[in-house]
Amino acid sequence: MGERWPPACWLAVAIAMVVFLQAAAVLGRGEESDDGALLDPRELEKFVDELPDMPRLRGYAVTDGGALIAGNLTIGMYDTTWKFHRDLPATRVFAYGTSKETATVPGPTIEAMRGVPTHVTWANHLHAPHPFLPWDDSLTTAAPPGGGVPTVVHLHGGVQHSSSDGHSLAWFTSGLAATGPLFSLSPPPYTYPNRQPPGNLWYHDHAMGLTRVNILAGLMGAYRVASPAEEASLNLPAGDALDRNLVLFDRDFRADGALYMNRTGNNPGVHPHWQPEYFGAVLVVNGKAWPYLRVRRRRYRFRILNASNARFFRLRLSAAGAGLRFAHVASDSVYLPRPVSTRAFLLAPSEIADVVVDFAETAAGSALLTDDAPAPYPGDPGERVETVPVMKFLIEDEDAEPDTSSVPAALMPHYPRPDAREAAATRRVTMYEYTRNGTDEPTHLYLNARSYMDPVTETPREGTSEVWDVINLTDDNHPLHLHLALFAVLGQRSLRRVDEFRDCMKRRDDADACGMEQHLAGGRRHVVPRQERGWKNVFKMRPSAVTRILVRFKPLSPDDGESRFPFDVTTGPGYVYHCHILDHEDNEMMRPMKIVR
Ligand SMILES: *[C@@H]1O[C@H](CO)[C@@H](O)[C@H](O)[C@H]1NC(C)=O
Ligand SMILES: *[C@@H]1O[C@H](CO)[C@@H](O)[C@H](O)[C@H]1NC(C)=O
Ligand SMILES: *[C@@H]1O[C@H](CO)[C@@H](O)[C@H](O)[C@H]1NC(C)=O
Ligand SMILES: *[C@@H]1O[C@H](CO)[C@@H](O)[C@H](O)[C@H]1NC(C)=O
Ligand SMILES: *[C@@H]1O[C@H](CO)[C@@H](O)[C@H](O)[C@H]1NC(C)=O
Ligand SMILES: [Cu+2]
Repeated sequence: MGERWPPACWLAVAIAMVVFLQAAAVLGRGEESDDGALLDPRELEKFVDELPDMPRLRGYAVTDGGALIAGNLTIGMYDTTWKFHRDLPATRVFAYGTSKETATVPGPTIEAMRGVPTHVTWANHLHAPHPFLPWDDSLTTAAPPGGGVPTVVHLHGGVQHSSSDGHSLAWFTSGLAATGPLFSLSPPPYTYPNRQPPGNLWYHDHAMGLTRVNILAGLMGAYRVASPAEEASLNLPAGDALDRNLVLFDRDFRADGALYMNRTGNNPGVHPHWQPEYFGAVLVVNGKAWPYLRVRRRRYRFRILNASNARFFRLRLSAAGAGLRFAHVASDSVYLPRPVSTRAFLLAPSEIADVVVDFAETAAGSALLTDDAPAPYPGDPGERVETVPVMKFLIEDEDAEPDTSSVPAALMPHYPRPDAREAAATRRVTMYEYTRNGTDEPTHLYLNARSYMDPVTETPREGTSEVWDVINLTDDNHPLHLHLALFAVLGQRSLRRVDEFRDCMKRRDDADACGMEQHLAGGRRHVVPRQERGWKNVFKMRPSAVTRILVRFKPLSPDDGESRFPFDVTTGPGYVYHCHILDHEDNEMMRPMKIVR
């Protein structure tokens, strides 16, 4: 495929849109009406549900001779119910699982092994005529001609061929009755080579215009890549009981337990249902509202994923008034060279913090994980932000078994460190927010002044690195995510006289002509937190600032010897980069990316 999609793709998109617009009028947009009382979250007693450990699925198999071979999983998407709290009626959800009875929110944790492929057949069993939460056909959106729930799975942080990457236009409905214009997998399964450093990934729905809705309905889960040869000597807390995933998100509920999403758009003249950011008042960890976990007075490892649509979390852990430390051992998808100790950290949507906590630091009987980030983030200057609980740890003493785990001074120094000198090109990505129709409410968000459906403009060469200057001209902190490529943050600096610069950019979309360097000169430099200085796949793009990142279009391997991916990266539907506030991603804050040779 060249730089443009073949005409057939565009035609398919156009036909699908037209058919969909007709279908939508008939189907309506979800079942619940806007009335129906909202649940007052204060009515839910906190810390009454135990934190679940999601089912774990092995992404590999072991032969009789002890060799590791490719694993073959079938994971379905089911229209089912889930209990979010002891006192809430069961809630209708879309959930991943190996059967309808065992499907969970979040879905099963997939445990893959470095270098051993995992094949997953993702089966859409969602027979509903349409998603049950409000969606908005005034956005560019997946559009099955006969109805159904379009889904496609993206393994976030995964290095895989683009036909297994979950391109937003590669969606499919139940029984493959309808497929998106870039659906190319025939037959399934998806293949994840796992030829990447050990680390923390997650899988989630990525259907065009529906990502925020499908994830809100429950379609997300954790995925780990392990590498025993590299990890065993670290001696971190290990094993199912001591090494836990915590998947955090926020939701609103109605009194009858139904998930609530406001179906009145902020700018309904343009988008009847789309709202720019979803925030819920109930904090949910591993599918339970404000759960508790019994722990022993020793070290634990928590891989904390922010799976909120738009909420940032600033997390602290306190016991008897004193803060416990987090020892960060990894970020999104790669171990850090050395651990970084913090007492609080900020987690943007889709960011992952991999931390070790030592409950022996306190003599107290419990510890509380809390969040005090404003929503939306960063909030107004001087805004008073409430500290809210996330979950509680009940620390027990009975077990006298000594803690032999540790947090070593060096973790994985054998992976190459970011080096800006290797960049072969510089690219600019500008984030714009537009308002229309005489209101101050946003109507759409563009990257580089282009819509998602405009022809691809980012065509990096395989085997190279590039510097990207990400210019944020909106009022929000947008977590940027690239598929396939890891990146490292080189620096972040505020723009001076940003209004003048923004006005010029909105007219010309040309950072040089608008004097970006002059606007940056003397601008405030922002310190990148130490635990975020390694390779990442999401980073927070500060408003009114330019964030410079080094993007790597080649695999990350210990000896840095590989410049080619273990598959043909130039074929298939291609990749995307986008804002990971799902409500923004669904409204054009996403662009295609084709890798060339
Ligand atoms: C999984 O599928 C692959 C490819 O079809 C095959 O080579 C492998 O043996 C299968 N693994 C198991 C455990 O059946
Ligand atoms: C839903 O959104 C509309 C438009 O922003 C707002 O006027 C209304 O108060 C919201 N409803 C609730 C229950 O928050
Ligand atoms: C502007 O908003 C009004 C009222 O909400 C609506 O009737 C009109 O169609 C909108 N115009 C455009 C161009 O969207
Ligand atoms: C989760 O991510 C969202 C979106 O980036 C962000 O607003 C929220 O603060 C994050 N929450 C945490 C706990 O980091
Ligand atoms: C983007 O810029 C706006 C102002 O132009 C700012 O308010 C917002 O916080 C920025 N977002 C990030 C992630 O820096
Ligand atoms: Cu993603």
